Amino acid sequence: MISRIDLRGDALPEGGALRDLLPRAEFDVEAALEKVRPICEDVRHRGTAALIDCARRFDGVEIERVRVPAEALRGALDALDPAVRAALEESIRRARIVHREQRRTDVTTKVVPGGTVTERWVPVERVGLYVPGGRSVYPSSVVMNVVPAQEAGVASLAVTSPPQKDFGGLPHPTILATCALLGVDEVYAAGGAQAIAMFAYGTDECLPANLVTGPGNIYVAAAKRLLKGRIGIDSEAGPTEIAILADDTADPVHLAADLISQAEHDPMAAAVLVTDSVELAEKTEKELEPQIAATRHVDDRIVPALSGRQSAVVLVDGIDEGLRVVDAYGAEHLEIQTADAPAVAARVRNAGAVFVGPYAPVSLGDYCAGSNHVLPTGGCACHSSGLSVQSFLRGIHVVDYTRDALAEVAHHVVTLAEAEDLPAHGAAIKARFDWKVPGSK
Ligand code: HSO
Ligand code: ZN
Repeated sequence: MISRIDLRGDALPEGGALRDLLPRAEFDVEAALEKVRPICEDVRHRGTAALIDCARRFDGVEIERVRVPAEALRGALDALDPAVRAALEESIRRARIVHREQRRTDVTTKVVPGGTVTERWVPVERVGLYVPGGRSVYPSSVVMNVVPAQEAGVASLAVTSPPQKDFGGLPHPTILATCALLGVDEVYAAGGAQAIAMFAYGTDECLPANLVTGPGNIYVAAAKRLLKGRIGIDSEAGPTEIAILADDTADPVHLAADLISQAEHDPMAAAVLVTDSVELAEKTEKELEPQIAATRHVDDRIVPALSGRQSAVVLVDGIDEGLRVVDAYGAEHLEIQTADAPAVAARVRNAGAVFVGPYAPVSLGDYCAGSNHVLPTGGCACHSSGLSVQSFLRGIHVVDYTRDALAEVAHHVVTLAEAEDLPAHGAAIKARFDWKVPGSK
């Protein structure tokens, strides 16, 4: 079912060439841009009326307003299964303790006597959080978006999720209940590209946001790309990925379970096992079948995900080579299932999140580790991070110099300004001292 790539024997190629040997799903956001452009323009010009039309067209449901009434949020929380509520509360508690510690303190650097630069961290004023509602409904993603925003001190926070036919045009009740649990009272029933446009342009019901975060399908990613600049975005999340670096000390039952766990998300999800043990590879491959037979979402997601060209078992000569492979791949989630896993994990350079040893499966991180599950996909882990408090803050440099401190460096500024043929820059310095400013009286 899962293909094999054998990289043993010859020396591994460098960088990009190594990446080209590894499997990866196609996620062609560019192709979706032309589809979402008219939708975004429509929302820009017609606001709520356009969103109502989109609900009819894309979600197959008639709605009269997009804003979810407060009673619906309260009602959903009252009706929430107590076991699910307890699990969500624990997930929120753990996420809060981790994200609270991520808050940065302002740093003031004394450059010279009388000259300081302070980096002041200021939360983004208004944030729109997108929660998908198509194939699967993930209240855990509400937690992972809302908690860091709240811990960053974001003052105005709105959530949007697609209207559901089965729930009278409201977002899924578990999503609403989770919003209520987190104290979010501004929720909208809008999905897809139109929801991103709602946050970018604003409507009569919804004020525009400065930043939009949260995973979504390819149309959501395309709308984020289109509207980036007008709004800030976190990342264009693609299909989920798990890579596992394992040696012969790993348990194939765990490995198969973990590969299947992320394949369960999407037919395009990627599951990659990198190992130096042919025996472990064989045992894991054998273990997949009975485990798949015992679960759900088999034909529509798990089998296409594992047998797709984005998934593979990659054989390498040793753990050093394995590390090079997983670094070149830059997985959203990377498990290290080797002897001395902490030491191996410490050498990883590119991954959205690293899960160390046999008792830190990705599922733990998806829900209750305290870490965030909104992570870079598609190899973006080599330049980007997952969602954190930092995603919702901006660092502002505050420059404070006295007359003496400016005088000390004035001649350098004037020299650089002249070297760049920008004499007015120099004049702004000269004007503050007994220094002839060209043209002044
Ligand atoms: N593994 C997904 C997140 C998720 N898992 C939500 C379960 N629910 C992407 O990191
Ligand atoms: Zn997951």
